[in-house]
Amino acid sequence: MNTYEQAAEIYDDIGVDTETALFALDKIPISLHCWQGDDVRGFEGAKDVTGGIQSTGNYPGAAKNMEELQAMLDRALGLIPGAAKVSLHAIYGNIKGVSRDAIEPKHFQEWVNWARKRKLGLDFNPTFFSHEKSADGLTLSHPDPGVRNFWIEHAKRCRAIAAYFGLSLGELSVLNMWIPDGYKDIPADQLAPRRRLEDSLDEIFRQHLDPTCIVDAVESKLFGLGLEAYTVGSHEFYMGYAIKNGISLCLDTGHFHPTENVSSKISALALYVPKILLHLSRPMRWDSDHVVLLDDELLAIAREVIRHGLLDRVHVGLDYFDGSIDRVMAWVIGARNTRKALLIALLEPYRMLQKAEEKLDFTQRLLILEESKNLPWQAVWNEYCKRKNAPARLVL
Ligand code: RNT
Ligand code: ZN
Repeated sequence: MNTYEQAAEIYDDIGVDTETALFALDKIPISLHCWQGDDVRGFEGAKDVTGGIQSTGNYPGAAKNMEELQAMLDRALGLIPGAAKVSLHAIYGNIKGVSRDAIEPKHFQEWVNWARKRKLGLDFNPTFFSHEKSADGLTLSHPDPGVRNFWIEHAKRCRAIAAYFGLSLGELSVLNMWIPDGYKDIPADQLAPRRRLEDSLDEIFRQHLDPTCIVDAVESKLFGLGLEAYTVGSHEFYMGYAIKNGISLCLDTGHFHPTENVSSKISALALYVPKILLHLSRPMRWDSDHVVLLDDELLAIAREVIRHGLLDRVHVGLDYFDGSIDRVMAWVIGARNTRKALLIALLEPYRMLQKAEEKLDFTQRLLILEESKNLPWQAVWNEYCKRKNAPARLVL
């Protein structure tokens, strides 16, 4: 077994400083999505989750209120070393009886107090689903201006809440907009809803908010359950909108065709959009939102972020919801895997790989890539967990 000192020497030989890697690793916040704790139900008393998303499974222990959800997050955070944030949806405030177009920062004050005590930042998401005004599958692109205006007002208020989070916690709040809008069956007019969505977004983003408090992101999707034929906010739509308007783009790893890789989109998009928000998820046959594994795609995503020095322009968030396993452990497993992937990427002998590639020595490139898999990153992980008072191993 490698001790940390032995591992550090091996890495030193290939030009990698483990202390530098650990320093960088510890600073990367991973944003835990609050909705894993209660199967995306929220505190409005909604019976069904709508909008084409679904959490399945009936493992006991879903949070029923804010206190339970915070207690669960506390348990998870105790097992996840390194910087963290929590991402809230608008339906998770103290909002009983408050209409979504009337929510204010005060309805989220308990979260701010909770986060401040733990030195956590908060991210935010308007909630456009599980509501009577989105029952026909359309919100910001709805043909009825009354419905559109309701959701525009909701989104504007959410931006104000996110800016308040940023201001009161001293850490940037990422405001991510995802809408369910789409059709179950083949549309006649694919253009009109997109025109309406564009107008709604222009109105929502019209107000300039302090960029040191809030960063706005938009999230595309391929399809939803019951919305299989057409998605208004497709990848092309939001990519275009984000580039044209200087808005950041959210890439959810479950929102593309199964053979597409989000990892290979990052370097291209980073040239054109201000920032990227990652919604790390694991699609299985569809956008199934399984817990993220330490698999090739997670590693590839981490490498893209680290290799290109994008840490200040990529926000790392989780987005999955599995109700068939312990919900706290769902956070813990996914977040630790993400942190491990980032560590492995930080320990990569990237300079060596680059040099081989510059010389067009593809044999050497392949060799380094494959030999890197034998490097003792686990010893560095163990050391990191020891320093952070977190368990290096959870079972076995
Ligand atoms: C849905 C999107 C979206 C949601 C959350 C609840 O497909 O991924 O991000 O998962 O906002
Ligand atoms: Zn998502």
